[in-house]
Amino acid sequence: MTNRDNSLNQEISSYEKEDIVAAATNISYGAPIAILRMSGEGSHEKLLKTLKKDTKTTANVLKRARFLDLTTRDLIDDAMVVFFHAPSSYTGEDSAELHLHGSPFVARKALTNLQRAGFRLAEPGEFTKRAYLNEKLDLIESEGISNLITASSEQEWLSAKYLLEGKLQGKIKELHNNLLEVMAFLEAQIDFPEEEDTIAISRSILKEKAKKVFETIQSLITSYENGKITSEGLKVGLIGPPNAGKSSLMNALLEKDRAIVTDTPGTTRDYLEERCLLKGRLISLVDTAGLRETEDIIEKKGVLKAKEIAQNVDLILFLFPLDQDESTFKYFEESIKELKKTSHLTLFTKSDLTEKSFFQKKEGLFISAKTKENLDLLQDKIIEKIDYHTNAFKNSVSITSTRHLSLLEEASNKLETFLLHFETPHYEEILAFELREINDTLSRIIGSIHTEDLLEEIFSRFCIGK
Ligand SMILES: Nc1nc2c(ncn2[C@@H]2O[C@H](COP(=O)(O)OP(=O)(O)OP(=O)(O)O)[C@@H](O)[C@H]2O)c(=O)[nH]1
Ligand SMILES: [Mg+2]
Repeated sequence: MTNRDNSLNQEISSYEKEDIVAAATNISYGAPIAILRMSGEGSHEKLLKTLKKDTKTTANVLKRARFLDLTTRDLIDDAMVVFFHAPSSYTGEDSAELHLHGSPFVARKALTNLQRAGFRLAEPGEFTKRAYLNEKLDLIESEGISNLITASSEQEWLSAKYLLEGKLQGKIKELHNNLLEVMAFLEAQIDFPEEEDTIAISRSILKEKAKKVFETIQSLITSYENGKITSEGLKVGLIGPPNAGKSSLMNALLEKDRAIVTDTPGTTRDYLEERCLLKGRLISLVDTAGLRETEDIIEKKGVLKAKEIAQNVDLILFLFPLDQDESTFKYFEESIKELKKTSHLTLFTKSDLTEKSFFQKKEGLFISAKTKENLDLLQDKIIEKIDYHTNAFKNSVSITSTRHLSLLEEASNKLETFLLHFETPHYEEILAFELREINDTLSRIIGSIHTEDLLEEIFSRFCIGK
């Protein structure tokens, strides 16, 4: 829970207080039930107008309810209803759910009936936005819920759950409080200047405190790699000369013929990205155009793109085919020099062919997309890397989102300036001002300070009904 002050409540517009309704389940034929969700101060009263008199409104208990046409009082559905009372509800407002028999026709009819009773249709993410505005969730938890809804793999679920667990919020609040302490001291200095000696001692303690905060922010920033790999999967780039067997390897790992394979060098000209599960772990494979000097304009662009991709992946697989000679290998080695800074594995492909003797001395894994030799071992090596990042993610407080990353980078830059200014005498007011700015930046991560644009960006990613 955030410690947002009451001023936030005054920002809630009348539109944000209207009574809203939306389908909370996918309305389709074949779904046994359809759930409509309602929220708002007047939601109970409006819903009750559509139910047979004497329907019970006991909190949190699913009750049978005859759902009637508002004007004709004809039965629309023999439904179930549950009422939630503010503040003990998802949104923090009075809210309710209506469980109908699943036909899309009935659900649409019911929605129209509820609109006539005074509800308006909810916007995407509006229920969760209200939960945030009513301080039932902070922004990080809201983002966690958004990720949880779209999770399609163990890793995505893990990182969403992690945001909901609140470890990151706890860490940010701790940093925030440490800076508050430093700020309180500086402000006291401004108001009650004390003896020089005591000041000197306390100042060095305070500088240490601010430095620790800086270091923690740095470690959160570096944790982004673990967080990103855990939540989005490991991005693996296949790089090699033309005809190295990159597309063949891509297809073998995907277990389907996704990329075109031919014996003409320069077959793949654009890049091709595909997500898949490798022994249950999410990865994203990127096949690229073979690296070589070429006059062909399209291929040339492909080669440039390949190099650009190689700089943005988490792991590069360098592929070199055993049926080519030493000079081609040397040219290739030269062209990938820069790329070797990224984590990589060297693969000698087409191991089913007779190899040129000079390769025997080279380090790398010998594989064949044709006979599948060592493909299992290659998969294990990739998985080892994923698990390394996932374990690091699980074992320490990490970040997963670019929003959190850019705010932490902003805070870190400001804190660096603050630490530089720290020794300057009579600078207390500026220092206190700088600290306040840093704390505001940290608050924006949790959402204790927000802008409408930010909320719009976060909550519009949700589906309607959440
Ligand atoms: N013998 C053998 N041939 C292979 C193997 N892998 C690929 N090939 C052949 O090598 C040729 C090139 O394969 P591709 O997968 O298209 O190679 P690429 O690296 O994607 O080539 P470009 O897209 O042109 O850069 C094709 O004729 C494949 O059948 C292998 O493990 N063994
Ligand atoms: Mg190819």
